[in-house]
Amino acid sequence: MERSLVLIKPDAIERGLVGTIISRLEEVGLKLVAMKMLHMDKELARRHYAIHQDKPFFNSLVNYITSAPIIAIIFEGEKAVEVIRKTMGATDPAKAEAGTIRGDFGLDIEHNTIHGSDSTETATEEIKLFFGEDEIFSY
Ligand code: IDP
Ligand code: MG
Repeated sequence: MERSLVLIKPDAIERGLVGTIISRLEEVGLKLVAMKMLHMDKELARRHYAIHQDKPFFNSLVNYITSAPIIAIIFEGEKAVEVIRKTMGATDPAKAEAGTIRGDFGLDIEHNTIHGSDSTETATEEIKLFFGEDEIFSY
């Protein structure tokens, strides 16, 4: 079964949206197999977002994601990566469709509420940054 990494970002935790976001992902049939709350340090943030290291928003993104605790979750399900990306909506909340998590709750292109892996390969790499195999539940 496919796995993907979700991060509930600081803006969502601050606004009390954790339950709503988890519900939306459970409602589309995804199963929680690991979850933890943590305060990412800069090194973890730079590794997680390494692909963006040359972008103009990189430093701001690292500062934001390390500004307060986040919740890291592994969801498992049929086509989990694709299903999560669809449920999240476009990166920019202004462009995300109504009914998607970012479309309904995102504040701006940086403070967009949730992260979801963009491919199965990325998911495997990202999951390793946040969880050991012994922390992942098997049904
Ligand atoms: P994704 O989260 O939809 O995969 P990416 O392009 O991988 O989007 O960007 C990673 C994160 O970086 C976004 O979720 C958002 O928080 C932030 N970000 C992306 N583009 C911008 C931008 O143009 N300005 C500021 N922050 C951005
Ligand atoms: Mg991405």
